[in-house]
Amino acid sequence: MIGRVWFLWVVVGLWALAGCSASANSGASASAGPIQVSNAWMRPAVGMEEAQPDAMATPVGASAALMASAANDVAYMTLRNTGQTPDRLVGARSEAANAVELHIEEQKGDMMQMRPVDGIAVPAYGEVKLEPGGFHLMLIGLKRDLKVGDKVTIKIQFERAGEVEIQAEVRAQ
Ligand SMILES: [Cu+2]
Repeated sequence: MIGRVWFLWVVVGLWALAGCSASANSGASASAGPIQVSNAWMRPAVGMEEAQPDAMATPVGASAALMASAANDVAYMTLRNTGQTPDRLVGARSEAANAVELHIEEQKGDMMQMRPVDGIAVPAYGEVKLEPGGFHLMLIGLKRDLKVGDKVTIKIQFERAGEVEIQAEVRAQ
């Protein structure tokens, strides 16, 4: 019995070690309980101090590209649920922005429009991709410039799994 417990701790220890080194290397994956977050990224953007005052008042419904140039930015990522119970992303916050909202981008006629949503469902044994043309995190009121290669810490809140801290990488695409 004691041997079995000892073995379990070694396995858990190795797993934790592997998890730590993996997240330290990539900076792009994190987990809480059955929820795994990977491939978190954003586009470069200009912070509040350099943004035009009138551009900062850009209403919801503007294009993602315009929003990104107006002291706001958009974050994308993949949410995976390895558990048997559905979960929901219900909120987010970041040291880099005054507020973070959950948004969806939708085609309305020949225009792309975005609007806030209450939550983003992550099905049991499933995944949901936050990607251009769909769900995203909207970082509103950037506190600093975001340049290619920067890492932005975002804390995202799940209904069941709780909070996951992720590092979104600023990419040129
Ligand atoms: Cu948005």
